Amino acid sequence: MVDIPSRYELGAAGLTGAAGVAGSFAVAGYTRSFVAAPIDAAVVTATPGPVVAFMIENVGAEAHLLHIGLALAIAVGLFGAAALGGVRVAERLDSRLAGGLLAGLAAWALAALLTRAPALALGAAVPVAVGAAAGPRRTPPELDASRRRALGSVAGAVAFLGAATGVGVLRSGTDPLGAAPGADGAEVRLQEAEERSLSVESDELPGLVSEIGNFYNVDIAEFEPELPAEEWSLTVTGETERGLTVDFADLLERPVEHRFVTLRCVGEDLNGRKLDTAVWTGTPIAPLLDAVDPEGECGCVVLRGEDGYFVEYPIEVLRDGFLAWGMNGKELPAQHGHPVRILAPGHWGETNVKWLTEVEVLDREVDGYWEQRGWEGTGPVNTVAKLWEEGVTQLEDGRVELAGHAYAGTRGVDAVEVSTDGGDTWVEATLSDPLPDEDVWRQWRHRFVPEGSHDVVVRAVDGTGTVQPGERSASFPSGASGWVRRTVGV
Ligand SMILES: Nc1nc2c(c(=O)[nH]1)N[C@H]1C(S)=C(S)[C@@H](COP(=O)(O)O)O[C@H]1N2
Ligand SMILES: [Mo]
Repeated sequence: MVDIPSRYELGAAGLTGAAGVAGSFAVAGYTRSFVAAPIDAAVVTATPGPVVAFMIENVGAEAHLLHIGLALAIAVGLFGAAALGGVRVAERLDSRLAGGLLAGLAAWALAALLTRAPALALGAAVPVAVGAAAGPRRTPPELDASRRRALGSVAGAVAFLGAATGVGVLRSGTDPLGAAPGADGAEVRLQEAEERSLSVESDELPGLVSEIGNFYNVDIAEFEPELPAEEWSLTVTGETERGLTVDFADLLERPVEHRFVTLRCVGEDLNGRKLDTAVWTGTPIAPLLDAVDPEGECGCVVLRGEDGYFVEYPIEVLRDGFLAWGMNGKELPAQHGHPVRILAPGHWGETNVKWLTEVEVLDREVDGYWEQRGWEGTGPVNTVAKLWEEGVTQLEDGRVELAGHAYAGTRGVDAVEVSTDGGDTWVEATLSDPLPDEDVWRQWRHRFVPEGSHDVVVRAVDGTGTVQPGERSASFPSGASGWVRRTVGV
């Protein structure tokens, strides 16, 4: 006979499940050893491409809260089921101890299988065992001789949930970043950027270099790989005369450079903020490619990251690429690909694989992770001039200052034109001095005397003299286009 659990049992099982998840969080923090992490990865993988594209366009960055919420709910459900099973056994054997042990064992096995971290899985197992041993029987508490005990265990469980979550949050704080190996020269370049940057009224805008903490972040995984430099290696495989593997120490023996490179995500809105610049410390990848003698018939490669991400593009694009292990003088942060990522000049952000572990030379083209989901984001970036929200400032002398950044990949930015009359007339904005590298943005600034309300439009002219096209398109599938417009004044 199948017993339908009572509301009390279900409530207790849910609470115990939540305690198991919280216990896991307390010992693992927000890392891949937290039970929600592998479940979240499975949820993301199982989400169909059109749904992902819809979420990116319509929900934006908050979309990740939905899948992590779903992952947490699934984890609570799984541990709750383990607890309920334990309670049933306890009843049948009339032994709370046996029920608790069994539930704990089931929770431990589940957590260990999911996270492959058997020791940390105890963090989930112990609260589930305790919850199952202490949980209510089928009788409603009114009729239960120990109603006070039931209330006591609910209070205990809630207190545990709070405390465990607090410990997990503390554990999730990131350690300060160390200096990148060989990063001495990066300081000089940061200073260069400082000197060439444009002075603007608002101090909420990035200068020519974005701060690491503000640099945009796009990850397919909610939980980033934890890949120590000593364990990292990059292998070149596939259609080559000979294979090649380099480790981090090999990389450091190569010529070190500090390059300014701007990244822009194909998925960002026209005036979005997934556009940033850093000084990256690293070494060119060309000598590694030359050493293997690539042969494949498509002239293309697929690059893979430790998180399961992959992207395919021409080997000629990769040849100009840069293996980076430092960012603004610091070691590459976890969220930007620690220990090593590739930077492919002038191409959309998605070509810049983080946690890079493999380059495979192909015979035939394949779709990358995003291309399988309908995006076409492996080519050169579109030209864009941004007019940031914080870039509109009322000056004391009555004028209004407009400021932003413009980017055109390796074509470079020659001019930014501003119209304050909806596009009828245009004037050239003041630009920051160009940075010495080939794939960088520029800042622009324009001050004018407002008369009532202005329909402000901005557009960039790239290094080939081509004006940014005015025709509007959404970011999906191949990047937003059009001119940024904003109403300024009253
Ligand atoms: N391994 C890996 N590389 C990746 C991604 C990823 O999810 N995994 N995201 C890509 C995308 S879509 C962009 S826009 C850039 C963002 O780099 P950032 O997070 O350092 O800003 O990284 C690219 N490289
Ligand atoms: Mo992206």
